[in-house]
Amino acid sequence: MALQTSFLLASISIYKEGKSNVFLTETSFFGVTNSSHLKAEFKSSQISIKNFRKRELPIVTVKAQTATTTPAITQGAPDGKKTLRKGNVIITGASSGLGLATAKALADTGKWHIVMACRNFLKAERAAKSVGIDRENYTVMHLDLASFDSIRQFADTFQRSDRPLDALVCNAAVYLPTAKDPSYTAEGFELSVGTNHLGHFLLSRLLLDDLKKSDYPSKRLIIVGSITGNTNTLAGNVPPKANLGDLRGLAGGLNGLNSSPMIDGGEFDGAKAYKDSKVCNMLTMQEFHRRYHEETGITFASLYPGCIATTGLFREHIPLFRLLFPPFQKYITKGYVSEEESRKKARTVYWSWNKNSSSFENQLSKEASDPEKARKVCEVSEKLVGLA
Ligand code: LMG
Ligand code: NDP
Ligand code: PMR
Repeated sequence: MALQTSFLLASISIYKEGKSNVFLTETSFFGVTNSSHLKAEFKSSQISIKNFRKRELPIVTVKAQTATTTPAITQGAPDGKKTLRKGNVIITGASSGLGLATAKALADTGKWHIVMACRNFLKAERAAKSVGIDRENYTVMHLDLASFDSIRQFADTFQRSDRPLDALVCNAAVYLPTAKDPSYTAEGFELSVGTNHLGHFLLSRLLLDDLKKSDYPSKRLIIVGSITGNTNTLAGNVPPKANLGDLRGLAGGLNGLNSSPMIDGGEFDGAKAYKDSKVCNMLTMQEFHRRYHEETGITFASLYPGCIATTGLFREHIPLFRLLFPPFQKYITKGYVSEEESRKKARTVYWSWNKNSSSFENQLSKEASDPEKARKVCEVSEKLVGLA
């Protein structure tokens, strides 16, 4: 009798061995698979869920790492069958958009308990109810990624709950494209990079040991990246372009006082800060893989979900943009993924979130795959979050 095993983002790691840019077909995302699929192939680079047609990307094969996984705790069921315990996954920003869709999809498999890590407790509760997540399948825990205290408190509360941690999905983000002036986190870091990168960086580090301890067959840490941080794509070339420069602003603390609020030390630009933060997300996963994969068995990955042009992410954009962006993505770039579709597809076995094509790995831009920059970003970030 085959073991029914739930996988969260089975089969991807971001670690680069040689070149990236592999098409992934038939790769399980939040899929349910069985024991015959327990062998997972771990490949490199950022996973993209359909946005360009296949032929638009060069395809290079990478040497794939292969990891064979074994089932975790099994419990004797009454009829003698062994069943896998439920997996536990933390999803940040699960109160809307992709995070909520993912929470719903995983909960519906009956194989995951979702910890919805959200800054607005009531909104998260309402969101869970509105999409019909069963009460027993989720817990809302307060987490404000714009405050290190809150992050530490969250990690502490989670650890006290005695739940094993099998997967962490760093999904929350803010995007402030129209802001004229920077805003700041509780500790005084520019808000986009502070929340999207530094907040998740600290959270990931604090929870790394918990993931390491998990006996789940496939433990993973996933960050949601974005094509717009990849300057080797059309989308990544829409100004302002991501560029971390020599990290002088980051090293200076992004505080806008004695240092620039921007990573590269330049003038504040909200859209660029977001894209820079996504580059940091992608680099962090690569560096974490290099540092921790062997020791912990954790798979580190970043993914690009396609353009879900109607989520709350664009709430700060001008009304004209919000009006035109969805049809633009739908009919012109063909990169559009509806929220409903993202919800449905998050549960399916394949990565392809688009009717016409499978998922593929995106070639990361030079900057987003630069190991030296990845190391530096992590070293500086460690200092900023108080871990070094
Ligand atoms: C900047 O704004 C911000 O200033 C900056 O802070 C930051 O946020 C940055 O990267 C983010 O954006 C960019 C500004 C102009 O965008 C806006 O905010 C204005 C709204 C523009 C919306 C962009 C989508 C383009 C809409 C095209 C129309 C689609 C209609 C769909 C209908 C489908 C029918 C089948 O950003 C720009 O770069 C604007 C560029 C100017 C628009 C040029 C559009 C070229 C697209 C291709 C041609 C489309 C022609 C229409 C064809 C119709 C087919 C019949
Ligand atoms: P949404 O705005 O719908 O979701 C973002 C979530 O992050 C919200 O739940 C929001 O909480 C939460 N959040 C924001 N700030 C904080 C904070 N300080 N602490 C805790 N939670 C916070 O956007 P999407 O679903 O579109 O975005 C999800 C991810 O997908 C992001 O990482 C984004 O960069 C990425 N992405 C999205 C694309 C798209 O096309 N939509 C394309 C590429 C990447 P609240 O509900 O309280 O506001
Ligand atoms: Mg884009 C195939 C082309 C493509 C894709 C896949 C995206 C995705 N975009 C593409 C092209 C273009 N965009 C072109 C040609 C333009 C000029 C008209 C354009 C403009 C544009 C703007 C103004 N695009 C945007 C914006 C935003 O404000 C969004 C952004 O950059 O957020 C950081 C955005 C996006 N385009 C995308 C995707 C996925 C986004 C949202 C990115 C994200 O959430 O990370």
